[in-house]
Amino acid sequence: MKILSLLSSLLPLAAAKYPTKPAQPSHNHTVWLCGDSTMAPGGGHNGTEGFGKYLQYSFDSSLIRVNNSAYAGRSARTFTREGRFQAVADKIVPGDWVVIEFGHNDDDGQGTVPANDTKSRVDCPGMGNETCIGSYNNQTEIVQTYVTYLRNASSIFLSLGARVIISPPTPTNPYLTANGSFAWAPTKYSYYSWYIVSSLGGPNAGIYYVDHSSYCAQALELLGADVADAGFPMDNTHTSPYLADVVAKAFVLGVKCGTSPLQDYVVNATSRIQGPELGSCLSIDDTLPI
Ligand SMILES: *[C@@H]1O[C@H](CO)[C@@H](O)[C@H](O)[C@H]1NC(C)=O
Ligand SMILES: *[C@@H]1O[C@H](CO)[C@@H](O)[C@H](O)[C@H]1NC(C)=O
Ligand SMILES: *[C@@H]1O[C@H](CO)[C@@H](O)[C@H](O)[C@H]1NC(C)=O
Ligand SMILES: *[C@@H]1O[C@H](CO)[C@@H](O)[C@H](O)[C@H]1NC(C)=O
Ligand SMILES: *[C@@H]1O[C@H](CO)[C@@H](O)[C@H](O)[C@H]1NC(C)=O
Ligand SMILES: *[C@@H]1O[C@H](CO)[C@@H](O)[C@H](O)[C@H]1NC(C)=O
Ligand SMILES: *[C@@H]1O[C@H](CO)[C@@H](O)[C@H](O)[C@H]1NC(C)=O
Ligand SMILES: *[C@@H]1O[C@H](CO)[C@@H](O)[C@H](O)[C@H]1NC(C)=O
Ligand SMILES: CC(=O)N[C@H]1CO[C@H](CO)[C@@H](O)[C@@H]1O
Repeated sequence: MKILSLLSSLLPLAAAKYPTKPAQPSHNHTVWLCGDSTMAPGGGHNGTEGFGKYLQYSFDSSLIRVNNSAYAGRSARTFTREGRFQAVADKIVPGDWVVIEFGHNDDDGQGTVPANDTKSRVDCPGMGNETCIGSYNNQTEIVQTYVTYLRNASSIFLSLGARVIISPPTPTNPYLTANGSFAWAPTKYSYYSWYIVSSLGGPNAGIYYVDHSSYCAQALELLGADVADAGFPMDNTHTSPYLADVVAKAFVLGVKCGTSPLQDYVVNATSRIQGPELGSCLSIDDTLPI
């Protein structure tokens, strides 16, 4: 009984901070996008495109604006160092959303650590408060982990009354195997993203995990090798406009299949999004805060 009354006295507070549905919205909300070239306007250039451009078409444009603040070449570390999270924080209005998706530039797959990194962008390995010595502009830089950078940015956005989605990165072309068949597995960033969301309190705290990696992989498997190969025209990472739109829709399916109230602003019914191109809702371990 005591616990119940404590809960009921807490719930209205939570509801006041994060209204689940804007019955009579008095102003527009913005979905701010923070990420790298796979999300950014103009993608990785040379005719590629980032998926952020296409997200707007799935939202009710009378209620939601999408601001694509993603920037090519960025990692969690450089997005922080260059003040790009801060620039978004400066514009946040309570009720806004921030989608954060990094991973392509956070390590180079060769084990390069900050001390060896000539691009000054890889994170310190680990998922806690580890730090590394790196350099930038010939100055020593104390480098944090991916988890520290994104947890720090998310905490700031949450404290400003925004809600946050952390999503792991888009897959690289999964057909570049010796035999050309589909092969894909989640990267460590899927786990890190989930862990950031979980450690900040998950949905009760206004932060959600959308497994964009798996939803993209599902779509790429369904589309087949020819469509996927054509969709990565420049390298194995950057998408054509067509594939970027698919990648955006895969994100929206992940939102619709999850629990975040961002789904209330999506114009498409889940049944219309699911199908031969994108697949269906994925079952996610229900101990994960989705
Ligand atoms: C992009 O296009 C420019 C100009 O055509 C070219 O120099 C550059 O190598 C291309 N980059 C990639 C990664 O293909
Ligand atoms: C996003 O917002 C920033 C800050 O208001 C603005 O400078 C930028 O042009 C916007 N970008 C897009 C793509 O809307
Ligand atoms: C936390 O975020 C703020 C704003 O982006 C930034 O100024 C600060 O350096 C960040 N700290 C860490 C440890 O990432
Ligand atoms: C990074 O640099 C250190 C020190 O020079 C070296 O011991 C290490 O092998 C290097 N690691 C890689 C992956 O190049
Ligand atoms: C780093 O994390 C460990 C384990 O959670 C904790 O014991 C330690 O106090 C932390 N160190 C700092 C400097 O925050
Ligand atoms: C860093 O130092 C080296 C050697 O002194 C110099 O050649 C280079 O121009 C410096 N780079 C920057 C960004 O200052
Ligand atoms: C193709 O190669 C991948 C690894 O590159 C392997 O996992 C898969 O079993 C192979 N498939 C066939 C049909 O040989
Ligand atoms: C939702 O519908 C709009 C308008 O038809 C379309 O542009 C968008 O791609 C759709 N989104 C998804 C996820 O199917
Ligand atoms: C509720 C509200 O203010 N909606 C506005 C959001 O922005 C669009 C486009 O500028 C307007 O048409 C809506 O009236």
